[in-house]
Amino acid sequence: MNRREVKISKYLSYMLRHRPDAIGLTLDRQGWADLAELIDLSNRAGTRLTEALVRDVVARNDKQRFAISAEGDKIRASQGHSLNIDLGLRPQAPPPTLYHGTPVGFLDSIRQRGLAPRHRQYVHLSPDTGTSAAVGARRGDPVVLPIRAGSMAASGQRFYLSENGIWLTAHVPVEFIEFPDREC
Ligand code: HQG
Repeated sequence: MNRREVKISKYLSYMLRHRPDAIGLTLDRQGWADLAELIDLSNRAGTRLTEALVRDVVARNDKQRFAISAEGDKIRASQGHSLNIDLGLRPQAPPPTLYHGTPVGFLDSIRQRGLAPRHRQYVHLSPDTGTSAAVGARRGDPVVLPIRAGSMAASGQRFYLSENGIWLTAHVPVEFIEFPDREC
């Protein structure tokens, strides 16, 4: 993605995950927005969008953050919502280990409370350490925590796989997190 596309991707994430009301947009229960309406309301609010530009950002997005409906007239974010929407995902068996990247500074709190979704609907877990390290590095020195997802699922906790390959779960209890030995 070039600079302009990154900017639009961030804008779309904000509108489709968190604050559609900021431009008077409404999402349906599954998080879909009408594409033409999103473009119209954005232009009225001062963010210049065209359908071609939005489709380009969806197609070229580094994390495939957005999906266009089968009919081609709607758009939604594939994960990351703070809004209470139903992505319609079925619970799935996760791989034995998943990873969560976080800044070192959050470790003490996570050791006490486990991983909480904070302002999002779900805790986000990645299938690989590289992605998690990048996520953790957004806010400081990152640490990657391996999560015993297989054991968690066996104990009855549900996992969902987003359309763009991120694993989602409601909460990760402390006993399923592999913490580094020494305090880092
Ligand atoms: C931390 C990006 C203290 C948690 C990524 C994280 C991801 C705790 C922060 C997606 C805690 C929440 C989500 C506890 C959790 N005490 N801190 N008990 N439990 N935390 O942004 O996972 O590029 O809501 O470790 O790729 O960082 O935007 O979640 O650091 O998939 O598409 O609280 O955002 O995707 O931060 O990132 P976030 P996240 P995009």
